Amino acid sequence: MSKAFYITTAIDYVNGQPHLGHAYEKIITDVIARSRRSLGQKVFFLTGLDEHGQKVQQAAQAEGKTPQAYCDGLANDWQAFTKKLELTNNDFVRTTEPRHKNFVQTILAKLNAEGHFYTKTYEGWYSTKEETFLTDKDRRTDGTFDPSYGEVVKLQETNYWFKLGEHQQWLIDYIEANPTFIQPDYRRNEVLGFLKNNTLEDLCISRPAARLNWGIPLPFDKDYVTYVWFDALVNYISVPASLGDSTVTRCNSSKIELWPADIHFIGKDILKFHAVFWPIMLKAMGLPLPKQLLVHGWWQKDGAKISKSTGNIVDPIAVINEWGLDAFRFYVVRELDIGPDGNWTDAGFKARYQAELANGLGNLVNRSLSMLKRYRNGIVPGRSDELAPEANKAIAETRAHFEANELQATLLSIWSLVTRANQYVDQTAPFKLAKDPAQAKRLDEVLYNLAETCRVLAVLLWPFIPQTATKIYAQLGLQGEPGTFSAANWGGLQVGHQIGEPAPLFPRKDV
Ligand code: ME8
Repeated sequence: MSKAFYITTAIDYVNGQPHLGHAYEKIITDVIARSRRSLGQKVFFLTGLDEHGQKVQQAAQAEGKTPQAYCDGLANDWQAFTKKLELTNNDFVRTTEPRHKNFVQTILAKLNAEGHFYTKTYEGWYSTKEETFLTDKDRRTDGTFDPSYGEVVKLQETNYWFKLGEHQQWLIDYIEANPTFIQPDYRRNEVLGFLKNNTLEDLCISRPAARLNWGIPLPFDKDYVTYVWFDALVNYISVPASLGDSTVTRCNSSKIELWPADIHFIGKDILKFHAVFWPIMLKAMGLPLPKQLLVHGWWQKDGAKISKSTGNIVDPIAVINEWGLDAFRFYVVRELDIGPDGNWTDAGFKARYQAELANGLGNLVNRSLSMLKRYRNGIVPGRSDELAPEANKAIAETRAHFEANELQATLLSIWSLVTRANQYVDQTAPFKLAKDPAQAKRLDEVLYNLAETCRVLAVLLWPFIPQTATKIYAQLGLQGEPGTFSAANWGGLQVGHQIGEPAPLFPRKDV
């Protein structure tokens, strides 16, 4: 058995409906998963929901529901959302599932028995909204706490603590010795800067059940539940454990090989939890670390924070219903590279739809196949390799970018082929060639180059816009999905092959 390429997303809090940020993270992960599958790798893609904690308990109370009933209702919506985005996730974890809860408890019991925890009474400031203790270091220069912490109260509490601090130097050494562990580099530098300039405090891993009962009980003290991050992060290994991955279960035989993850794809706000807490938790458990934390930026809308309360939101479902799934998938990947922050504007979305999808790709495929239909009854003429160098360049670049998870750069490479092929139509003017019987051979060559370019494009684009890629294949009269990268090789269309019916891929809209 070989190890799968294991990629995960953050698991989302179930306190509302999915927004653009959630959709972006899941789509990028899906494109990476599909690109690797296309290259022939075995892939396991995990996403899911983070269901415990104070916020969920309070939201459920406000709706007069039990926390479980509240989560079950929302989980249906979130699972439907993965379908709406056509994610190819292999599993969907909910932290309220027994398979997850039992595994968290097994780990807690083991770490406790091995002396990684201790109790301590702590008096300090506590943010209910963020479920976290704050120190004076968290105050702003005017002495107040940032409003994002919500109400901050003084709290005295005895809790269990995890000995995080003693691993500080080990973690610095690890990150320095493994330059690709945290990517992009500026996020790595941020973590190293934090670790080198601060003394790492131990981590509080419990909350008294008297105050918060919506959590996983500590197996060694029923008066406490597990702090959300010690619960949520464990999803990345509880699922492999439930599927029988012996690296995690430590059994002799393995039913699947997943751990260590190849990529945890996460947003910048949860970097510290993944880059500091998680590696140290894994070290304490004696497990290997994930190979990479790949960190994305945050979307704004019209230059302001996305916020339900101010109504500044992008509803992915509404956009998909109006413009189609692939227009949405394409835009988020094309517009925002993995790393920096991005800004959604409706005008920017429409402009890319019109220029790159309707006038670029859509126009190329439609006119190429329509001319083949009109001038040659849809029958592919003999092979001609005029556009092969440009196609081969796009194929080679796409492969290299896929292997480096450079998705925006892939689209740029692919679009240089789209642009070149559209220019080729304008330069060779097949509609003029068709009028001159002496140019029949030249017309054959042009039509072959165009049809074959469309076929190659379908294969290269499949991870990004699978519906469109599959439609291009169908219009070319080819069976199945263009999900295998090796099929992109130039020359796949055979002479005499009958194509299907051309139809517009991206209807032009009056905007
Ligand atoms: O943090 N733009 O859940 P979450 C881009 N349960 N990404 C965004 C975003 C935005 N405007 N807003 C949120 C949690 N995200 C925890 C994770 S993992 C073990 C536990 C991203 O629902 C955010 O950065 O608040 C995170 O990666 C993901 O959405 C889930 O955020």
